[in-house]
Amino acid sequence: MFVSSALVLLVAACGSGDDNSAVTVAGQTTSDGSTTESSPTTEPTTAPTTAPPTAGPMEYTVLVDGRVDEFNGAFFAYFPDTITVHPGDTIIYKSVFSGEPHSVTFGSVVETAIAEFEKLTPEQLQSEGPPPPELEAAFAAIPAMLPEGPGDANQNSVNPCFVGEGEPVPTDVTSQCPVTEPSPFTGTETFYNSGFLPDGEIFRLEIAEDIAPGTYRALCTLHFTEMISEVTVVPADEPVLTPDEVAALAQEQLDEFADQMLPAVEGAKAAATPGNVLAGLGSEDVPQVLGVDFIPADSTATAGETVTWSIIGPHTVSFNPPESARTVLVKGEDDGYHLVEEALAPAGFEPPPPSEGEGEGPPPPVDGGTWDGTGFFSSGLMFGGDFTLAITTPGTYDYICLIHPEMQGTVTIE
Ligand SMILES: [Cu+2]
Repeated sequence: MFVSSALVLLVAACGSGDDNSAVTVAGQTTSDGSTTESSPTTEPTTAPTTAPPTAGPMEYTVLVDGRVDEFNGAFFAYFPDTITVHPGDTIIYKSVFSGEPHSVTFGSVVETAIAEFEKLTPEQLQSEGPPPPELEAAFAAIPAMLPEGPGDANQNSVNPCFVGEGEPVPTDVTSQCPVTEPSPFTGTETFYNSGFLPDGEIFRLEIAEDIAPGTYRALCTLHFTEMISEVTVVPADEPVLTPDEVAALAQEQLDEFADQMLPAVEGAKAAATPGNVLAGLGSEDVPQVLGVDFIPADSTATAGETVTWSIIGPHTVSFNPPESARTVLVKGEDDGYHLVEEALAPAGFEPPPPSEGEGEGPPPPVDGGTWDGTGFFSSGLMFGGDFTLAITTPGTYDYICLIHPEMQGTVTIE
């Protein structure tokens, strides 16, 4: 989720411990050992299911996040999550922007951190205590996309950054890396980072001809171990899936997440009451998905009556936002991405001062007070807790979440 890196690490540690659902591409078996159904393709069923070894360099597409018809969601995953390729192939990582910024980030610092994460015992994954120092140090070596507190996006992570073997990762968060254009991926780089990928943007991962066969992993520098892409490189004479088969597998994985999430969405809609709006939705069945709808989308209240939004995930409740506030990251004249403070800060009311012991326990409620329905009014970025507001003038008011552009609702004051 869209939270500070330390928090993401903890969320990830809680959420990923029982993830046995990964599908092994190469073996075509699921983690419980059963054989998967063959992926639907446009090929006749009698055709070989793998590309002939002589097919030459192939281009595959991996989706970064996803979109489904049934509900608005943010998917903290790459689709498919694993892919097997040959040296010389290209993987096109394509951003399907849900509002949650993502990157595709390989490199030895990433491999080290994931290896430390995998050493965690089930007890440590459940624990709410601080992570082991080795794990903390390993993740601290990966520049995070966003700062842990206030401030701009980290320029060495939110923008493309490529650091060769044996070279240190630049630690200056205020300037872009010296190398922002990639060379073919050899698997030996220290840091190989796409930077933030806005909607529709692609990141071309050209696999070098001389890469060593093996498995390479990328993560997102905002969501860390919540979001891992696994690329296995095999020698040119070994069979791999065709691009169509990879695309079918991606769709299958996305559909599976959607199916797992749908009961929670439908349950929330059935339980919805007009004065209590659910802003975002999670499901224990599928921690990789965050529902990004206001439920119910349309609320009614009388003038001066308090409406409550229960925030789940990183959201804002924002009325009449100026165009400039409708994005969280914007490209500056320096060609780097920068955080848009206007989208994240409360507007139209005096927010409560940070309470003592903040960060412990559930987030405190935020009361927006009363609003007469004119001008920009926003809760500011909230990660949980309730936001309350009483609108005093009759009318119908549109509002949105400035993090998730598809998340929209109305309040009608009678
Ligand atoms: Cu991400």
